[in-house]
Amino acid sequence: VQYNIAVAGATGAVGQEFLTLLEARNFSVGKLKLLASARSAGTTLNFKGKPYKVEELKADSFQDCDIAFFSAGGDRSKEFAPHAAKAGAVVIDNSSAFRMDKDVPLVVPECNPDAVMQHKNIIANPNCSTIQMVVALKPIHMQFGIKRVRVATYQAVSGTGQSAIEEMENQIRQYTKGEMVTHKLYPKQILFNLIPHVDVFLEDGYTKEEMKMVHETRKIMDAPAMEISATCVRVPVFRSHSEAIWIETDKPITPDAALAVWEKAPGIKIINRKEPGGYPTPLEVTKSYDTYVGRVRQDIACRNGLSFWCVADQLYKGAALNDLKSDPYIRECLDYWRQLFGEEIQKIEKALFLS
Ligand code: A2P
Ligand code: 11C
Repeated sequence: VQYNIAVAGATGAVGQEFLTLLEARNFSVGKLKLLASARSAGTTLNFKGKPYKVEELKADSFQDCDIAFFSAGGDRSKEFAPHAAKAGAVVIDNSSAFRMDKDVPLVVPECNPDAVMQHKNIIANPNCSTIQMVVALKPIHMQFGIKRVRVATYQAVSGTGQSAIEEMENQIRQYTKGEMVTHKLYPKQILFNLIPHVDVFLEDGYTKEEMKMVHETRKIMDAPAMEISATCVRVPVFRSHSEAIWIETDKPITPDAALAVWEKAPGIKIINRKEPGGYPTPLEVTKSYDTYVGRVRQDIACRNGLSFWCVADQLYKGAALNDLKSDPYIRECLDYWRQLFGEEIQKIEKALFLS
C-alpha cells in the first residue's frame, strides 16, 4: 500500500526531518505534497533525488491525501488541520493545538500506542521535551509507580525552529569576526549563554513549555495525579535536548533495578559508566532514533528517589520520528505492549497502518 502524504511546514526544522525520515525509513509514499507559507511557494525541495515544488498551505491542499503531517505552528494547525481531517486525511500534528483535546489521542508509541485507536482523524504528537521524558518514565512507572517528577531541561535552539539555528550561526560568525554579537529572536544572546525561558510566560511564573511537560505527561501516562514540576532552559546547543530528572516512587527503587527495567524497554539506550565520558551528550545522540539515559543514581534527598540524565534528538524522537509510526520499530514496541494488551494489539496495528 502506498500513502499519499502532505507535509505542512515542509521547509521548517521539523518538516525537513520528516522528509529525511520518510526517505531513510523507506516509508511507502505515493503522492507527496509539500506545503509552507506563501513566502516559500514555488521553491523546490528534494525527496528521493526528485525535486518537488513547495505549495502554499491552503484549506483545499488535502484532496486525495491519506496522511497529513503538520509542523507549521499551532495557529496553522488550528486553521488547516480540520480541513485536512474533513478531506479524509489522518492528521498527525506536531503543534500544541490539539494535544489536550479529549477527543485527540496524544501518542508516544513506547508509552501509549493503544491511544491511537481513539483517533477521529487527528493524532497529536507531544512536545519534544515531554516525549523523551515519558519514554524513560513509563516503564519505571509500570514497575515502581511514580508519584513525583522534577525536571530541569537543557533545550537545543533547533527546538525553536530554523530561524533560531540561523540566529546562533550568525552569532558565531559575529563572534569569530570580532563584531558585536546581536540578537533578535531570543530575548538575550544565546551563544555562550543560557536562557531560562522556553515558550511564553504564564500568570503564575511558569512558562508554557514547563506546563506542557506537566499536562502532556499526565495524559500520555494516564496518571492525572502525578506531581510534576519543570524548569525549562534554552542552551547554546544546535540539536538534541537534555534533561536532569528526579523521581519519587511508591515502591523502593535502586539504580540497578531501574537499569534492569530500561534494558528491556523499547526506545531506550543506556550509557551509564561512572567515569569521564560515561554518559550521553547531545552531540553524540544527534540523528539517533533512541532516548538515552545515564548518570543513574539514588536520589539522596528523598525516600524512594532516583536521579538520572536523559538525552534525545528532539527533531527525530521529539518530533518527526515519533510521527512515523509504520515501521519495524513500532512492531518492537508493540511486542512489548502485547504483554499488556493481548489480542487488542491487532486493532492497534490496524490503527497504526500496519495491517
Ligand atoms: P516558511 O518556510 O514558508 O516560512 P520552523 O519551525 O523551522 O520555524 O518552520 C515553520 C514552518 O511553518 C515552515 O515550513 C514555515 O514555512 C511554515 N509556516 C510558517 N508560517 C506559515 C503560514 N502562515 N502558512 C503556512 N506555513 C507556514
Ligand atoms: C522547544 N519544545 O524546544 C519546544 C519546541 O509545543 O511542540 C516544540 C514546541 C511544541 O522550543
